[in-house]
Amino acid sequence: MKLFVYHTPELTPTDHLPACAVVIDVLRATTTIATALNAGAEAVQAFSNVDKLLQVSEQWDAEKRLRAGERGGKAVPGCDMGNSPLVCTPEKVQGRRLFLSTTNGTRALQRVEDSPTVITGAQVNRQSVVRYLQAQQPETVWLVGSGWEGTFSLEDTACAGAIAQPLLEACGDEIVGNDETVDAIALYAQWQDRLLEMFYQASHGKRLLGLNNTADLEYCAQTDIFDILPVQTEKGVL
Ligand code: 3SL
Repeated sequence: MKLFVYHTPELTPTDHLPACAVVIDVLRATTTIATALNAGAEAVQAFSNVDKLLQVSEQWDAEKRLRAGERGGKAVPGCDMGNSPLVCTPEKVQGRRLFLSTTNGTRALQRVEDSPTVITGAQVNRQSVVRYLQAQQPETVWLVGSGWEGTFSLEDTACAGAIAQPLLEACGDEIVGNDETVDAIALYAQWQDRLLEMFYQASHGKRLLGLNNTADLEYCAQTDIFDILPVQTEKGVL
């Protein structure tokens, strides 16, 4: 296995694909995806474009769908909800498909959607991702941070480090594919006991705090709270 970390979708290569891509958007898209599936959602279908989301979800039974749209941290008018994982309770999502479009996370997913295996990771399901990679040993793994509109996000790269660190420990240095992987592991080591503090310093953390999402930050900072592995089953559907 060779691990490559890419900080943003924009920094992710376009001329080839890995055996397995792990998309990470800790604040908050991949935390929401893991939470919704853990709470019994039928699936999560991701869109980079809100109009497309509304069009496709329109053909779905209204009782069996939830439309989640976020731009700039705020809920998109016309959708049932924004991108808060806290809304994804079993009462709300069980048996329903979550149609999701977010500023960066769903764009990151789209960037690697043609990879043979696409999974999503966040702090909340970090261990499930590690376990999967350890068991499957894909030849090449890309850990793709979603960032914010083309710029690096502390929390996504730290989560990439949180996934890479136990793999490095188990398999040794030879799995490191690029310098960003070493950098991500160092970043996680620096903050692992103070993730919430890091979120408070991160630019997107500050943005969410400004929008009164303190509880979301606390929720997203939890590590290994459930055992769920979102895996893409068809393009854009997890
Ligand atoms: O950018 C994204 O994909 C979102 O996760 C951002 S937010 O946390 O919902 O504001």
